[in-house]
Amino acid sequence: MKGLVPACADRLEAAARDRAPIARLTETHPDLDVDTAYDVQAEVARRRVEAGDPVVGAKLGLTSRAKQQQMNVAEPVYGVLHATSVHPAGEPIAVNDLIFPRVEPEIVFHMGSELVGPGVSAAQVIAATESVSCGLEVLDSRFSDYSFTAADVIADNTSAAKVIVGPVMMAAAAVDLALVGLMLEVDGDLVATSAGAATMGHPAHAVAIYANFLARRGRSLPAGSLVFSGGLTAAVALEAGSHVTATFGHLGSVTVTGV
Ligand code: OOG
Ligand code: MG
Repeated sequence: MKGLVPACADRLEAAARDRAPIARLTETHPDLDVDTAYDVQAEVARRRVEAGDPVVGAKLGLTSRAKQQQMNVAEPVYGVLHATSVHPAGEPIAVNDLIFPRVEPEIVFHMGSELVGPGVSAAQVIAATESVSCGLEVLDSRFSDYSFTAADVIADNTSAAKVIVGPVMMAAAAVDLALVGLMLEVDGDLVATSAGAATMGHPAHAVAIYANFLARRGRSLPAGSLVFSGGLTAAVALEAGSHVTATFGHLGSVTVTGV
């Protein structure tokens, strides 16, 4: 019989490939804890890298109260971004390529130098950042009804699917990221407002906590990484024919269109 980690990795890979949601892993494997879930995530990522899709960055999840309340999971979770996750701005997303596409606005860090924990501070994150921009994450869950525990969503690479990087790059120290406001609109209707402070008080603080988490797993955040620092509002469904736009103070705006 296969071990727990490869067996869970197989199920997640099949769900994404067939666009067919599966039951939560913790239903069949109640022994799947958060640590083992990160091993499942790493195994799926390892297979994807082996197939020619390198890791180019990371994503923080459930770093804001709006997201934690929406998903009913009260702890931050971390995933990886692959080269093919980065979707060209302006190109529509085919909703049928995904299971449950949802969109959320985020502040994005483009790392200039490596961050090595433990003990990384928000100020060190700012110093290691080449530039910041806005972005949209397009999530997709491989679990039925888009519902999961922390261990499930961690194993599922924190629902990662696509990311879109906004057009304006700024020096991280040139703007107070906690005070960067934003509006989220769907087809011109304002559906949510937020500010950078929604992610753990300051997006750089959230990234610092992530770097320190990596240190506990014996890893660092490499120079050149693209880091999505976490959804600042609840995510909204992406539907064919609709446009989701996030407009940020200082960081410009970014739109995704479903087809
Ligand atoms: C989990 C991933 C959450 C964020 O930015 O909070 C996330 C989910 O909502 O599916 O990416
Ligand atoms: Mg996100």
